[in-house]
Amino acid sequence: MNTFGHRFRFSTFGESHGKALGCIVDGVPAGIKIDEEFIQNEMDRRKPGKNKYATARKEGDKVEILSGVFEGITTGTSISMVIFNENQKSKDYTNVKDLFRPGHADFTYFNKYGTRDYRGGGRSSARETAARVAAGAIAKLMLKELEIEVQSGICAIDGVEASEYDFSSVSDSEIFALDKNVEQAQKDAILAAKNKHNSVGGVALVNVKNAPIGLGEPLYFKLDSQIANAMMSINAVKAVEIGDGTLSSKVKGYDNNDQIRKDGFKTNHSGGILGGISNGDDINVKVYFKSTPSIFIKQETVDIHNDEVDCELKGRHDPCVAVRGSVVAESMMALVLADMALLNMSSKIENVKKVYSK
Ligand code: FMN
Repeated sequence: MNTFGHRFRFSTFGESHGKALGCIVDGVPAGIKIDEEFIQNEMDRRKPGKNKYATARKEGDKVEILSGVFEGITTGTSISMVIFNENQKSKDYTNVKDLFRPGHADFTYFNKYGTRDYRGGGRSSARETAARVAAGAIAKLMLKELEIEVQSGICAIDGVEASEYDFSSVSDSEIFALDKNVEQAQKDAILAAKNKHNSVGGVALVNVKNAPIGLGEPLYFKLDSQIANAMMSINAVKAVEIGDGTLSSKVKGYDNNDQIRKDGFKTNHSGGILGGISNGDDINVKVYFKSTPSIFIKQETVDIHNDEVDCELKGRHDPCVAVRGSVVAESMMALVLADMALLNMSSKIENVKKVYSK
């Protein structure tokens, strides 16, 4: 299934080594100004090949808008966007054609579908996330109209944790670090693993400012459930924490509750969500990425005949997928919020009357 969202929804298509990737975003209200430079800038934040902390695969990731926008304004029709692949090296994958790379989706795709595009993982490759960032940029342009801001950064790499979260320093950092004090140690951890032909994992923090009260549709489309769904759909994500997350299970109720005053909540352990509905406070979500599965150390695996073989990989890979993954997580958050903002409009009859009253 390749579609996400309810009222503001998008579908993606394309494979790592196919001709192109893209998305169709549906349910976007008419009248939103489409800033193409902003969309491209979002793509550039995620794109590979920028520095030694990312894969060397060089993609321009230029987005072409094919429909849904007229004279720079959304028309209310489906917006389709395409990104052509430019820098595939499919030969790097010939030696893994018939075997299952550990940590990858090869084993499960082959057993489920009976066939797979082995070139760079095909559809299971995170190359697809370029299309999500394009869709997410449209969502962000809608959220901008509502003055809702989504941002992200890296809070931990290989267990080296940030103690300060400074979103203003993220754009200057090659690894989108939130804490300048630990940035060098985080970079060193990535390069140390890379030099040993290994990889590291990391954690991204996604923060939402100025979210209105009321986003989220209990019971089964609770805001936290939608966010978890969105984040867990990103490649290599193994855990999602809303607010204090797992810590909430370790502290007493008094310390976990956010007490309320006239001017708002005194603390924000809940991550801005109560009962599956945004409470007007910042929404904070931590997204945990595993270590990149493609490593250049000999590993044990089986081939498609279930014969035991050695696996030796070639190709270009991110030594820490959390870094570029943080931009994808930010995009998925924007897509969830745009969807929930549109759904929330019909929560009260007063709202419906505002549209239909004569
Ligand atoms: N995995 C790799 O082996 N090499 C990569 O270069 C790579 N780049 C990624 C870039 C991003 C932005 C993200 C989010 C993930 C990347 N991954 C990479 C992770 C794999 O796509 C993913 O681990 C694999 O498809 C198996 O899926 P799973 O980890 O969700 O089970």
